[in-house]
Amino acid sequence: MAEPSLPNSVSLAFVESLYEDFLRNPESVPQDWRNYFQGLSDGNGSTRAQRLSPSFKTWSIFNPPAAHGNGAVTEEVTTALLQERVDQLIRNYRVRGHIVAQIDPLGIPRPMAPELELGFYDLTEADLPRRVACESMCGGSTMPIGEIRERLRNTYCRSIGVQFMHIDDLDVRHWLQERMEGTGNHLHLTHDEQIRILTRLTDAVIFEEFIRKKFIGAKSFSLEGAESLIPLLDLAIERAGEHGIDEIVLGMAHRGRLNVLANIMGKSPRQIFREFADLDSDLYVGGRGDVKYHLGYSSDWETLSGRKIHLSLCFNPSHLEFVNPVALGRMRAKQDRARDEERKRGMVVLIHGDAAFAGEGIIQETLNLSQLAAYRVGGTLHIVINNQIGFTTSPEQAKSSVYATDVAKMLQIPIFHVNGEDPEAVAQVVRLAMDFRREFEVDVVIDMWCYRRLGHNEGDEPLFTQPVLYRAIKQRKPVREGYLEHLLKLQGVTGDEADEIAVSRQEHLERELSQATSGTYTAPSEAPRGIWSGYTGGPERDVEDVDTSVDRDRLVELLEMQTTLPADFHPHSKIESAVRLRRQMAKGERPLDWSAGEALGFATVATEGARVRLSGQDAERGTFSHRHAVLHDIETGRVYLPYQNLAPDQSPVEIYNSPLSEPGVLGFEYGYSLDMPDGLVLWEAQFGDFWNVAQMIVDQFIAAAEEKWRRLSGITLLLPHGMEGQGPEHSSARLERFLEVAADDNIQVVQPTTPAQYFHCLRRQVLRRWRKPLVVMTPKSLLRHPRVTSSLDDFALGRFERILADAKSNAAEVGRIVMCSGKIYFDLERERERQGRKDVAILRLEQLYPLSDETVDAALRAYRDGTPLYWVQEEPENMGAWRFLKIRFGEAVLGRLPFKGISRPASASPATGSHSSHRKEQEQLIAAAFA
Ligand SMILES: Cc1ncc(C[n+]2csc(CCOP(=O)(O)OP(=O)(O)O)c2C)c(N)n1
Ligand SMILES: [Mg+2]
Repeated sequence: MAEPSLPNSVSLAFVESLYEDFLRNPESVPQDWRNYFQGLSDGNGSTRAQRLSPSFKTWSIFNPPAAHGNGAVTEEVTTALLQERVDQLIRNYRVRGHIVAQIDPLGIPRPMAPELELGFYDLTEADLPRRVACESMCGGSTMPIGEIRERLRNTYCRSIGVQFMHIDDLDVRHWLQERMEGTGNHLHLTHDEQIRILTRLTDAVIFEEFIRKKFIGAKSFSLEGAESLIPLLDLAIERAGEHGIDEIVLGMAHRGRLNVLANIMGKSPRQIFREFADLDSDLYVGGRGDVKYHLGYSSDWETLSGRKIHLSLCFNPSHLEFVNPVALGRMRAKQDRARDEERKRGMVVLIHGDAAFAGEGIIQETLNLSQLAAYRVGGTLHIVINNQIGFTTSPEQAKSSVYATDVAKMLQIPIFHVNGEDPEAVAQVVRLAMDFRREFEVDVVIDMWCYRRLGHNEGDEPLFTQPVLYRAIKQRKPVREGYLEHLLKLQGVTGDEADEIAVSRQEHLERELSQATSGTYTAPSEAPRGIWSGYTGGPERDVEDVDTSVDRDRLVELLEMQTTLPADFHPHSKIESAVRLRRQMAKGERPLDWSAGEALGFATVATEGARVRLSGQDAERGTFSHRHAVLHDIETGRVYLPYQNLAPDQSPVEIYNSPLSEPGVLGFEYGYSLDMPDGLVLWEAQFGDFWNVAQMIVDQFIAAAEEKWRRLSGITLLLPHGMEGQGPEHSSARLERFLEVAADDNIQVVQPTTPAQYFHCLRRQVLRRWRKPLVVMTPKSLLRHPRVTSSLDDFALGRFERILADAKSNAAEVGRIVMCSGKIYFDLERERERQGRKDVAILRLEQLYPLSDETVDAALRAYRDGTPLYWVQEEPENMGAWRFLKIRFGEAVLGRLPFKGISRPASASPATGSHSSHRKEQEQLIAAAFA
């Protein structure tokens, strides 16, 4: 086919317009173009590139019509065309190079990428000497195509595969291109650096071998096959030091954890061996303590340049990946303590398994937190120990994505896949990832491909399920051996030097082992240290109650301050009326409502020096529109934060809308509480029952951390609770589930029914030196209930009462005691008034746990023996507090008041979906209480 000439590649627009003309009227374009376009439309004459490419633009570039008119294709034209094709080739190496990169030490065949072959662009080997330009590889000059291709192969297809072309920002992509293509993605290491890598690999290998030999059959979740993790972390921490980082929080699962504890965290092998020997069982009777590969540790690392970096490895439960938001929260709190608002001084390192990274939803939730102002920590380094297996499950059963890390592409960050058997490539990737993180203050992912030499744990037989794979793995020489051979070849190290490193490590471990089992071993102290000194856990009876009252004038002042908006601020009219009501409360003209109680709780602790941080879904306004912690000017949209304008020297009150996530956000706030013992750290559920999405954070961290890990937390959960006819899912905060995990005074569960009770409870949480998670069942309809009010005196003179006595009945006349908790109290009280009953006392159990006999006795002492005590609850019989209390008190409370329960019948679902049946049920319930 005669082909018309294409003046140069820039004239694509010209060709396109010609093609449009052709489509409209074929006669309107010159004959040769007409032939060419016809060829395209009937599929004739197209090259492989044309067939594969859907775009007309690409066709015209790859197979342009040739000479037209004078028939000569100028030199300039061919150069431009060549450049276009090579540009496409370069681009495709950047986009697709990772597909063929040699990142898998097991060499399992990877897909082909036709776009990386010369023929795809109608280029041949003969074109390789021709020179073209490439900005990132040769600046303003040119290079032979062959050299460019070689550089691209080295950069993108050797031991490193990079996914970064999903990043939209051109500057970010250029930064990466320059850093990678400029060096062929290769780091030139000095002799000392090579020796250090070899030494760290030796540390890793010797430790695993030692454990395996000395503690035969014990579970250690060996790192073998992935030993490069140790030099990787070593290099990352050193680089962090160069970046001015002085705190690192690490989170990781079981795999290689003991190795990391010994070789990175600096935990003495002696202590680890002692735990293996299990000689201190007396410390752990009664379900206390945890297995050794879940324990946390902290220490100081000294970098080569003499800088100190504090490392904290978070304790974590077996539940994979849930430690991630906890680690982020810890770092955020550390940064806040250090007033590091730029979030530059700390870094989080999260180490993941490949199956867990692909499978656990908490990964996505944690990544989603990374760029949010309320949760940012300046970028996390994610390291995936990609051993290409999860227990006995192969990758093709474990993920629908190509890579285990694909979920991370939701962020505008690079993902570096690297062959863990090439320690120098690992070193290059670490440097690049760390520098990228620092430059752009975002997360970055290193996916280190390796294998698992043994079974899932040491007692496990991998040949049952992966016989072929494990035969292949058996043939692999250990990574240290491979690297040593490489260095020997380079004459960077001698065999004797390498042996010396190994022998000295071995001897060190032998000495540690004999110390571990000797009679002189002393266990390290577990007493709270650093910012935690002076705080206690343990039983509530061991701590004094504190005075939580606040001087009345001060309360008035704080209420007024919150109602003073800037002169040029235009609030919504309803906000204006709320502000007016607040002013009346301040003047003592009306009692305080729930919202004012909370406001005073936050304001008083913040002005006394404690930081307040609350996050949750729509927490700024409050789901039920009661909080209004962030006011929006209705004309300009500008925001005003009343809580941040209380006093120049106040502590911050940060109230944030969270993303729509429960485990991620609760995990984060829990982590924050671990490093902010002196603050009031709260998480609010939109409706109380949504915490069940985050149940794992409650069960494995909040409820059990003190017993498992001796770690305290004052995290406070605000959970709207109460049966109001809103259906099965907006009624119950599943009180029963908290009471089920309540033991050894591990948590506090309260349901305050007055604003002042809530106020005192919040203050008590900060003012006591006793740090315990606090679960508050909070109101919904009661937020505006006319009886749910407190006077200023209740705030100024009162304190939190665990049981609210009945001031309206006379004990001598009482023949029936009704005890309840929460909202039902107001229904019961109204009914008692309606019936004019003087023989019924109604007591409110405001603190359901811990609940001491002394507290109960003090509340019930006045009543005659034998007076029946009815527990009345809105919840079905199998929910709420009934079964917990039934077991607690048995047939008779304190052995003298016969004990019975009144509730809705047992039910699988917490509440009915019909508002009118809710009302009927409620009426029956209340009637039964007075029967
Ligand atoms: C939430 C959760 N589900 C299941 C398990 C059980 N489990 C422990 S390790 C493991 C496999 C993990 O595979 P991977 O993430 O690839 O880590 P690897 O052991 O291969 O290093 C499983 C299923 C768990 N610990 N936590
Ligand atoms: Mg795995």
